[in-house]
Amino acid sequence: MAWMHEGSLEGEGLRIAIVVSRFNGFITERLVEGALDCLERHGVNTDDIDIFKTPGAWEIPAVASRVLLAGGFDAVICLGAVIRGDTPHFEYVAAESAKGIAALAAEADVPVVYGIITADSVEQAVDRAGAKSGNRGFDAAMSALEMAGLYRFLSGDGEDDGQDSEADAATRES
Ligand code: INI
Repeated sequence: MAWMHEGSLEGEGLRIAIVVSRFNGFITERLVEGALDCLERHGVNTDDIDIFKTPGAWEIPAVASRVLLAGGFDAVICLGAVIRGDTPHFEYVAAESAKGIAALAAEADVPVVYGIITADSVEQAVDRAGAKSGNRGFDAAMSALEMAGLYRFLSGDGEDDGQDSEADAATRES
């Protein structure tokens, strides 16, 4: 039998940073709306959410890195939209923003989640920003909440008694 740990989705008391790019703002604004909807539905106080805006997705890792240095947040949610065809450097912007966020996420003490849409067309991006295929901002916020719960347990703030706790739902799996 093994102990299984999953972060809870409880948002009460969490302080959340959102780093979002203005490029393709008609998409990224919807991602922010989705993220706020998720956070508020799960108990995060609106006053405990800070939104940092960047010109484009390229700048997101640099700003997220400084948000982490500033400290005080339980999770950082990165939101952006990179659409193929807008410029020839789609690949660079998409790849470098993803790599930068992944590098931060691997090292940071709090979760840094990736909510950047990379789409082949505007239509595809719209679909993923609340039209046909859900809202990637909402999804990223869900991941942030779950990961924040898991990190809290792993940092020793949670209880490891095998019972459900605020920070950790642990169950015996046979
Ligand atoms: N930034 C985006 O967020 N999405 C894009 O689709 C995009 N394209 O295609 O060019 C984009 N470029 C701007 C980039 O993120 C930087 O802001 C710019 O290069 C200045 O550093």
